[in-house]
Formats: sequence, C-alpha cells, structure tokens
Amino acid sequence: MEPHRKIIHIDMDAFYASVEQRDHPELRGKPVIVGGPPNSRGVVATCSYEARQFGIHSAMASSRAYRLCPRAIFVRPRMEVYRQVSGQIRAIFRQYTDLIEPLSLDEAFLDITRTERQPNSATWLAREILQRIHQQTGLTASAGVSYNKFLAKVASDCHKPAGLTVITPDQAADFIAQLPIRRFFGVGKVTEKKMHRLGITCGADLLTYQEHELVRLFGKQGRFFYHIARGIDDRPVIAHRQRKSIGNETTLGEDIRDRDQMLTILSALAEKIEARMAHAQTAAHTLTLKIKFADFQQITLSFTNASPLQSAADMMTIATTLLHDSAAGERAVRLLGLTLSNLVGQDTGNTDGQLSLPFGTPATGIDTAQSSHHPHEVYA
Ligand code: TTP
Ligand code: MG
Repeated sequence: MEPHRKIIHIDMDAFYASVEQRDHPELRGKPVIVGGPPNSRGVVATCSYEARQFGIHSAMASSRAYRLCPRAIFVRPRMEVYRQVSGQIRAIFRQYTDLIEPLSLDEAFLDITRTERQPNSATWLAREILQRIHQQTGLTASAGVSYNKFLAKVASDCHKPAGLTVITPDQAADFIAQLPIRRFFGVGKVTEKKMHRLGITCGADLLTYQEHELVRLFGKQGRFFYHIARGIDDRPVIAHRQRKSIGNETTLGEDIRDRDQMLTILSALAEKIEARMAHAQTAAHTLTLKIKFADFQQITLSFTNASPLQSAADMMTIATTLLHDSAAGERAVRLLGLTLSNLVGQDTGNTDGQLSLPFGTPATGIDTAQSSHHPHEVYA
C-alpha cells in the first residue's frame, strides 16, 4: 500500500499564446498562433483557445494551421518572456513545498504531503496557488490534485482553462475506468493503435488483462499500465537539482597547434551546446573556454556577457577572442572544452522569483561594453 501522498500538478493554459494575449491586448479573443510563420516550414508551438476551435494544435505545420484558419494571427515566440513567467510561477510553488518537479516551463508536479495544513486542505492549497499565479502573472493555470502523479496530471487537463480537478482515492477507480486509453501516461499514437487493435479503448478494458500479458505485449511499460489501471503509481516527485551549466569538451586525436583547426572543433562543440540550450529552453551569460595543453597543464578563460547567449554563433564570437587571448597555438593543445554558465531562468536565489537579468533584450549580439567581467585566466 503506497503511503498516502498529496500531489498537485499545475499546467498553464495555452501558455505561450496566453502570454502574447496578455502583452498585446489587440490579440485577446482572437485566434493566435505562436510559432513559425505560415509561409515557412515552421510549426505551431501552441495556439490560443480561439484557434483550437479550428482544429489547430501544437506541432502542426504552420502552413496547415493557416489553411484551417486564414485569419489567425501568427506571432513569433518570445522565449525570454516565457522563461521569466516560468521563474515567477516556480517562486510561487516554492512558497508551498521544496518538492517541485518541473516538466517544462509551464508545468510542474508539487508534492505537498508535508505542507498540508489540515486534512483535505490540498484542494485549498491548489486553489490558492492558481489565484497567486493569476495575481502575479495575469495568466491562468489549471490544477489537478490527487494521491499520485498519474492521476494529478490527468486531472489538471480535465477542466482547462482555469480548472481545478480533484481525484480522491474513492473516485479513482471509476475515473480510470472511463478514461480513454490515449490519456494514459506513456501512451503515444503507436501504443494507442496497438491498444485499439487489442480492443482496449479505456481504463476498464485494461483491467481485463493480466500483468504478464501486458508485459508480453508492451514490455516494461506493460507493468506500468497494469498498475496505473489500478490507480497505483509510486513514482516520487523528484525535485530537480538546478542545472548550473551546460558544456561539452573533446580530447583531440592528436595535439594541434593550428588555431583555425581549434576554431573548427570549438564550432562543433558550440553547435552541440546550442542544441542542448534549446532543449533546456535556457540561455546563459558566461562562456568558459577550457584548454588542456600537450603537457597536461589546463587553463580556463571566461567571459560574462551582459545579454544572454544561446546561439553557437554568439558563443563562437566570444570563444574566438578567448582563444586568441590564450597561448593556444604557440603551445600545442590536446583538449578543448566550452561551457555556458550563469543560466537564465534558473533559480537565482531571489525569493520574489524575479530574475535579476534584463529581459526583453534579444539574446543575440555581443554586448561587450556592458560585460561585467573581463576575461580572466585561471590556472588549474
Ligand atoms: P502545453 O502545456 O502542452 O500546452 P499549452 O500550455 O500551450 O496549452 P494547454 O492549455 O493545453 O496546456 O505546452 C506548454 C508550452 O510549451 C506551449 O505553450 C508551447 C510549448 N510547446 C511547444 O513549443 N511545442 C509543443 O509541441 C508543445 C506541446 C508545447
Ligand atoms: Mg500548458
């Protein structure tokens, strides 16, 4: 029997699109699409509820969205703003618990088992969190409250927007029995098709299968399906450690002295870091170049930029300067590394959740005049 937990899942409503409607009142009440423009190969990141009525949804080609609703208004994502809002809502979550597991910028699990002020107050806490989010950001979120992650997440989706849905242990069996199979955690399009072929369309159908049958059909996931069909999901809410940096390094096949060759290698590293930054939806202020010379002596050179860095091109502008400031070339090099730190949108220790960084400035362009540090060399 799993210990009785209280889990809240919070998810912002039409997140990027709602931020755009908040900041541009002329977009309110209109079909708004955040993503690539319609005449491009771009896709829809998300769209307003008005646009969803036309069948438009996330990950759809922008060209198709345009055909579905030619009067839809397309806007480019403003990631810095979304990250800032994300910081604000996480600061609100922290007022309730340390056990916060963000799933993306707009979504998180909170384990409030220890926070609960009195029995059955989880619902009150969830309502309070939604109210604070609305007061402080001007945006709405939806919440699901239950005794495990699976049910809390499904619940938050039940009454969007601005919905609060509670699933008590008593209600769980009936709730899961009627739940369409695609709403089960981990069921994508492929699994859904396979389930339908087996005649499994909802939770009740899943209950008719033995654990070993589901394992035979779906591998390890089968065991998970068996348990969640019975309302059992012991996965803990895991508070993510704040990521401090994103970096990459490579030991060269042979020692090199040619700086152009070094820059080519650094470019490849920068590209990889750019992809990871995009995946983590973050940007960073400090770039560190690490050089290990052929004699194994290692140095790092850092530069802190006033505006956040995200692109490989920005990283390379700085890395090139740092490399030229070093003895690389005069001395043979055996390892090169790049790391971005001072990440934006991470926990900065501010209790008010406001990021201490200037937002609204584009993340491109190197702003050396305002940089707070001069490059410095640290000998390891
Ligand atoms: P979601 O929470 O999945 O969607 P949403 O907040 O826009 O709408 P809902 O009310 O249904 O929760 O995703 C959060 C944000 O993540 C979304 O606003 C945009 C971004 N996103 C993408 O960029 N691409 C995607 O494919 C998805 C699903 C989301
Ligand atoms: Mg959302």
